[in-house]
Amino acid sequence: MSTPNVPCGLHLNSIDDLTGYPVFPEGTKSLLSKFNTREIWEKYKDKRDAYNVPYKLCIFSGVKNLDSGIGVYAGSHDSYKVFSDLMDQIIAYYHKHKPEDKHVSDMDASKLRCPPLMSDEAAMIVSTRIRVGRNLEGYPLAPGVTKEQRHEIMEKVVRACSTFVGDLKGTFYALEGMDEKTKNQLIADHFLFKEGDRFLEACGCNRDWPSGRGIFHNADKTFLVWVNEEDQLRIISMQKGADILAVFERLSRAANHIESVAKFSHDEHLGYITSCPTNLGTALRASVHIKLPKLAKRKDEFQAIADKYYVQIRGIHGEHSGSVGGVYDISNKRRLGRSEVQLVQDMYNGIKAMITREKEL
Ligand code: ADP
Ligand code: DAR
Repeated sequence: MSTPNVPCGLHLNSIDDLTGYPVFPEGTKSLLSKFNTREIWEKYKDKRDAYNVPYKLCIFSGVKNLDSGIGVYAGSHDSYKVFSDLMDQIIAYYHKHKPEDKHVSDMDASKLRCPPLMSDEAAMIVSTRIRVGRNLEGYPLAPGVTKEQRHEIMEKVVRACSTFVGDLKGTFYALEGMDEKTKNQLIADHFLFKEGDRFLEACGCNRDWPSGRGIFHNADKTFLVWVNEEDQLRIISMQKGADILAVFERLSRAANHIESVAKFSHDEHLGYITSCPTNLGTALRASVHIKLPKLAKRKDEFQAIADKYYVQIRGIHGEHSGSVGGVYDISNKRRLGRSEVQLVQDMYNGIKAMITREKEL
């Protein structure tokens, strides 16, 4: 006997309120609303993954936040398998990656074809940042991890970071008990990540905040690792200016070092495993903050170049922010089905095309 309908929206407080099939208002755009059919709901509504994370928790962010793009966060690597009727459709639609497709990772910066920009072009780029998300094998993802597991993960990452040498050597700062001076300095450096947004809150990613969270950064403040934010590791290389190769080379060296001492959750179909399906594969976002005042005034043309080169236009203060002073965050759009090298190449090719057009204008 199928369950009754439950209207979705902010009035729902926990998965206990999901007593029936979630129905979305007309016009809802999330992939959850598109693919969570009544048949899939009936199949999974009382199911849990290998780490005991319920299907209802994996979909609750999109059930509560009607403006979600995806609306789903995996509770563990196993969620992608046991809830595959939903996950496979989201992954195929978003990444154009079919269940039989393979993912090949490649972090070899020497394969990047990015001749240095001319000085006038490089002057248009304020800063460059490349990040990857990674999660440790043998643990659930953010929606399912326990307070004790977060501390185990943090200890493993801190131990790995303590073995960095040369330009990667640095210091770890746990968020819990952080003194105001350190906190204000990290905020001033734009290093301190905040408690997760309402999308992450809804699927339990902010539980026990700030316990088990922390930030490592090197002495030059060009390399940092966020511990237990949306993913268990966000490995980030960034610096002022346009030296994309240097930023990628540092990231690759650091990620390879951490992986040599702490195994990452990975498989040959989905690549590196992440809590949000949009980051699967490489979980790499390579971005520049770049001044494009003339091109930005021609919105359709700006977007057309972005689409042609598979890059995304964002604001400069995070995922849902706007541009400030004609500076835009331009980054690779793809994550899965192409290697890390290929995606940094996407970003480089995209900004070269935008710079050329800006100079013509
Ligand atoms: P991500 O998922 O990559 O962390 P966000 O857009 O939320 O994406 O960015 C996180 C933070 O990193 C924001 O504070 C943003 O301003 C900063 N950031 C992103 N790209 C750059 C860049 N190229 N230069 C400087 N800061 C950046
Ligand atoms: N708000 C979620 C996240 C989409 C991608 N961004 C991430 N993972 N930070 C949504 O479904 O819209």
